[in-house]
Amino acid sequence: MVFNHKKIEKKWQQYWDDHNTFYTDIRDFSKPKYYALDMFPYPSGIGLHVGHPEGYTATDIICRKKRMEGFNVLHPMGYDSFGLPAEQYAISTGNNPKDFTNENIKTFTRQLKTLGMSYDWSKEIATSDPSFYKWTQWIFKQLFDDGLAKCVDMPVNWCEELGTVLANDEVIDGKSERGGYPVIRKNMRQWVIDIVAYAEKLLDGLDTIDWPESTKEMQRNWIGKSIGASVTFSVDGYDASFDVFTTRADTLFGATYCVLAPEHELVDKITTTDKKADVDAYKLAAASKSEIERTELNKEKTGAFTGAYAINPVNGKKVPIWISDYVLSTYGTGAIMAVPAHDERDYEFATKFGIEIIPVLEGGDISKEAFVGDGVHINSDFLNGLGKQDAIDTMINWLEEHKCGTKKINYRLREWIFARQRYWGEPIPVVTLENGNQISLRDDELPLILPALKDYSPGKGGASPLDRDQDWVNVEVDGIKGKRETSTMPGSAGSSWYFLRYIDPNNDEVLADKELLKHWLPVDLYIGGPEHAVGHLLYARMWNNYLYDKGVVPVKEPFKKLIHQGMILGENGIKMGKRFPEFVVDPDDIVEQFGADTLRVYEMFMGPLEASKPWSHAGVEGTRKWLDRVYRLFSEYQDKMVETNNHSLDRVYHATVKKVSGDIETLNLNTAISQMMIFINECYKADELYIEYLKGFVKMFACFAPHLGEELWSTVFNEQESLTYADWPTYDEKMLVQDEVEIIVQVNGKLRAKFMMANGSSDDAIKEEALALDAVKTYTEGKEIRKVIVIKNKLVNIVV
Ligand code: ANZ
Repeated sequence: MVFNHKKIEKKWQQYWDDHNTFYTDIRDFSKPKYYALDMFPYPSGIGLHVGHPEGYTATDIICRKKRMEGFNVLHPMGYDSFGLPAEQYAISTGNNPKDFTNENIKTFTRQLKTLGMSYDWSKEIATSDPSFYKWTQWIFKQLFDDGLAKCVDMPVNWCEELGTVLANDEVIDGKSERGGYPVIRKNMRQWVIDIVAYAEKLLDGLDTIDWPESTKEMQRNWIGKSIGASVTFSVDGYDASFDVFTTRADTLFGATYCVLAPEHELVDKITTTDKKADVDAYKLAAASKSEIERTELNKEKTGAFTGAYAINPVNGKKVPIWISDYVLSTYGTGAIMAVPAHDERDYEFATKFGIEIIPVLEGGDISKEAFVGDGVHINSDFLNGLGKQDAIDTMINWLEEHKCGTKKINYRLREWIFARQRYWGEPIPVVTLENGNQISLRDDELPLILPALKDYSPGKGGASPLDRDQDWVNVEVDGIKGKRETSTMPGSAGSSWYFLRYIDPNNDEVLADKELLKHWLPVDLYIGGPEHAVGHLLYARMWNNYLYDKGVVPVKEPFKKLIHQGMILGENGIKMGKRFPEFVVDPDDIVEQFGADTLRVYEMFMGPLEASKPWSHAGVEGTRKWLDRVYRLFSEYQDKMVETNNHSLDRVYHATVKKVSGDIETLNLNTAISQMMIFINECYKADELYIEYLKGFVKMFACFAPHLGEELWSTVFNEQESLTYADWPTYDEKMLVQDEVEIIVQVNGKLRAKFMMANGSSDDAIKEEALALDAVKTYTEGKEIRKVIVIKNKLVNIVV
């Protein structure tokens, strides 16, 4: 006997819709709150893939449990609907990005509903909706007015194919993360957000949140705090100087040359005439290399001598100034002092170009390789005899005293590039006036609506499509002519604060009511892919920290607990996707053929939530068989169902409630399912099925398989209302004692045997069993048994 998933699933989805079952009264503060958040999807043209339901089902399970436990649960869903993927797809298929996006949103919503997710759809948001992006623009405006969002000239990752600038985390091996198009470095006027100003706060906050340690570590590395010194070198014969950033001020006596990044502003000024051709050629070549290529450790070092010399401030020695692409213009000061004896890159470079190598620490063999370990200082005047840290401190003091250096903290984190020369994003609410002033729009001018265009494609050489709408671009502010900014915000804008808006999605006065934010923040559980470990999750933390500083939100850290779901691989363990279309599984097909409950339970049963695991069609079929088995028990065994407990299922039931309750809390959902399977097996063996226990099971089961759960609840037990707000089952620790216990047998106080007996067996039964043992008979045969003492579940003492 199998169940008709199509009928059941449709019926319950309709019921939930009609009854607003999952509506959250956000102002009901009478119950404890629980805010569970999914990373909202890009509404791409492809629809949901099997990776989406994995994380989404996990949050759905915990939300369903929390409702039964009496929490007021906020479980919203929305769409990250601005950004490159939707726009690229729209252009390539001749669609209008807005209509196309709205169509995709409809598809996604339909699909999510067919999966039985218990979202409160009344809280739905879309980042491309003007009522939403009004507030994205408002936040940007605050950042701009506070000097944290600004326009600067900087080298950026330019992707010609996509016609836009990309953030560092969107470039992988010199190619765009989306599409795999070549990316080059080029100088451009850019909107940036000064996320570096928040580096310390972002580091500190990591110690206060329950996140995977590996994700915290990735964020720490991405922020890359480095404590060192800035040292000033003057250029011999010029009225010019440059600063270098070094973590090894102690090695200054071993600095035998300096290197400027090819883009460094001094290069043209100090290059001697005879070196100019070489230097220019080198600069040109460096411009076409990605940062990754440039910093590649094993890469052969290249460079060009400028002909100029710098003065080492600590000993007045003249050292040659080179340019080389292994020095990045965007890190530190874009210039280094090179210490070939103690730095591998410098060693390679100096060896190749025949530059002097002076050891300043004892240890290693400088004729073979750089010595990067700790040691005692030599060849270093006042540092001689000191170890590394002492020498660093002493040198920094000396530099500060002589006004040629200071202690300095440097972060690897870069400014967050915050504009694209593309159409499908939030317009930046800034006008540049004829007089050169840049001003933000007034609050009452927001949202600044993205105008419709005829041609959405990127302009040539970095011009934004919005440039085409000159009526929109040209404005007058207080009688002064001005032009609107025509680049738009990146995809990361809306996703940096959307979790705040769900709490109060229709508020037109503020981004969300403060009282509500105070009650609902932080998000209790956030589930999403590990690919967002640094990008989105760092940006969102920064905006939230900033809004906290502004008094807009009440907590510094928005996401209390974070979990990453693992990747679902193809049957053969290879990543599903474009390159292997044969391994793509469409969730719609699974829902159609096996049902949403099967898909949900299967994905939760595949393995630990956080692990990557291969898809298995056989696994899907097996899961469906189990659901049929559950259904069969409830439909064919009704005559065994009883109102009074005969206790035969006590132990397995209470064990199941305990295990499933705990496992949902820790998101060990696969083992929760295993335990429910054990329960069902025991039910099939039992003579009587205690109805209270079956009901308790259905409540737990319904978190995983909500349609079948509701169906059993209403048809088998004649319940009139959804089980969504039924009471979560409880368990009794006393019932969990073992089935069998070990009993010790003594004869005249001496241990003679041990045996296993059903837990709670009667004294007579234990006595009989003990006396029948061969090991006991040896001592009792032919003797008079004077007394038998039984201590329940533990011991039998026979006195002869
Ligand atoms: C002298 C020195 C001697 C260095 C030595 C290291 C070892 P972290 O820890 O990553 O901050 N550096 C500084 N700016 C650079 C740039 N723009 N491009 C490439 N390299 C740069 O690394 C700091 C060290 O990296 C600095 O300390 C500098 O080399 C180099 F035995 O200065 B060091």
